[in-house]
Amino acid sequence: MRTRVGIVGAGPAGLMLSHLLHRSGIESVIVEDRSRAHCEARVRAGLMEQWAADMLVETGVGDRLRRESMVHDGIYLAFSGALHHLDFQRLVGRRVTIYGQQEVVKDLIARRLEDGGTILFDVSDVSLHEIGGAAPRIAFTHDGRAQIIECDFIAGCDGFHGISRESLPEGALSIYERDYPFGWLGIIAEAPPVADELIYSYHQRGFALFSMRSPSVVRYYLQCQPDENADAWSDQEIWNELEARLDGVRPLPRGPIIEKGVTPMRSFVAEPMRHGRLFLAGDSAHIVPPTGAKGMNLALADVRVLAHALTLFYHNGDTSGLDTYSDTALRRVWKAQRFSWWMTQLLHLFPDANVFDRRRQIAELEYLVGSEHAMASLAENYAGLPVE
Ligand code: RFL
Ligand code: PHB
Repeated sequence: MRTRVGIVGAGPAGLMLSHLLHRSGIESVIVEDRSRAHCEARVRAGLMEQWAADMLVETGVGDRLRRESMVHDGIYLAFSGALHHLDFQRLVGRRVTIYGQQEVVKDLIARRLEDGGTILFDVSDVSLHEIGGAAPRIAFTHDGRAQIIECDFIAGCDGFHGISRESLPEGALSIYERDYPFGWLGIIAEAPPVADELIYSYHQRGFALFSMRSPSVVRYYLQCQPDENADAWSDQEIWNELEARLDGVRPLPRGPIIEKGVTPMRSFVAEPMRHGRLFLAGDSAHIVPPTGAKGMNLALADVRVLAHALTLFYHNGDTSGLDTYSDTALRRVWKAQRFSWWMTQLLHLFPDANVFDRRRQIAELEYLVGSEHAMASLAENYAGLPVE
């Protein structure tokens, strides 16, 4: 098989890249090691920066988003038993959109297939070859047969546990990382929302977050041990703990919990995001703790830059965008790393923290909700810094 851009991974990064390239008349093929049903059912992110939601609409994959998403003007911060509203619209003139990542994935898969694109699901044994040369290849097994895709470029969009990052030669990448001594226990439940917008709660029992997916489906998270066993928690224990930590809005409307799982928290950056003809994008190159809701947005920002660079190359023979891709993407990545780390350390209880640290956190929260400047700083980062 031959194509221009071989893409590994059908998550938000790989699918959006393939879609944007198609709109520029550039052919690509995606290989994905899971099934279509699995990709479409994977519950993850839920919050899109305004430019990201706009990009879906502007590139023709936003019809369902426009009908089904929920646009929020801001968020609530909860601490010391009270709720404080941060109005992003008023502070920085931007809003955020609630739309599940799996809905973005469904919309993009449907559109790629409608447009005649090729996505090979359920492949195995994916490996990358000759990434340093002019004719890189992706080898894999599909329907029991060994296959090769010959391409001009490879986009490694296969997430944190993919093979792309590991395909670079020893020593080519610098890794910057930090693990956090806690995780998030996340649930999806069929229950009415407890508030009209998200609530980030700082509490002496640990952080909690209220989010939503639709007017009748809610998403909550609880700070927990990094190796917490989600099945050890009964539904009632989860609701009780949420209610204790969201003490400014009790009682919480309860309902059946339809999904639960634990996510570890880490910050991770691999630099540079290019080696030869392999470009890394999204979680394959960087991970942020979910407190700032930045992961999917960063994945989409990376491929926006990459699609533009590839378009310049194919339309004008201009390699400047490809040459600056890594630096351009990393500028945004590091700002998102900084913000995600900051939100995380502000709102979570660290096991080694003492009473001084708690008082400092409360003081910072009080400063934040009392200062237009501090609220505007949070708002401009949360709602999304300008895209280059
Ligand atoms: P993905 O989504 O992991 O997609 C990678 C794809 O590659 C496939 N793959 C392979 N394919 C072929 N060969 C291989 N060897 C392969 N190995 C893997 C995988 O099956 C998969 O289909 O990466 P991508 O596209 O970079 O997208 C990144 C986002 O998924 C991620 O950053 C977000 O989900 C992070 N995140 C959030 N981001 C936000 O912007 N807003 C949020 O509100 C938000 N909340 C969250 C989150 C992530 C969470 N978890 C579970 C990690 C909340 C949670 C709980
Ligand atoms: C979500 O709705 O899943 C969500 C929202 C905000 C976050 C993280 C996750 O910061």
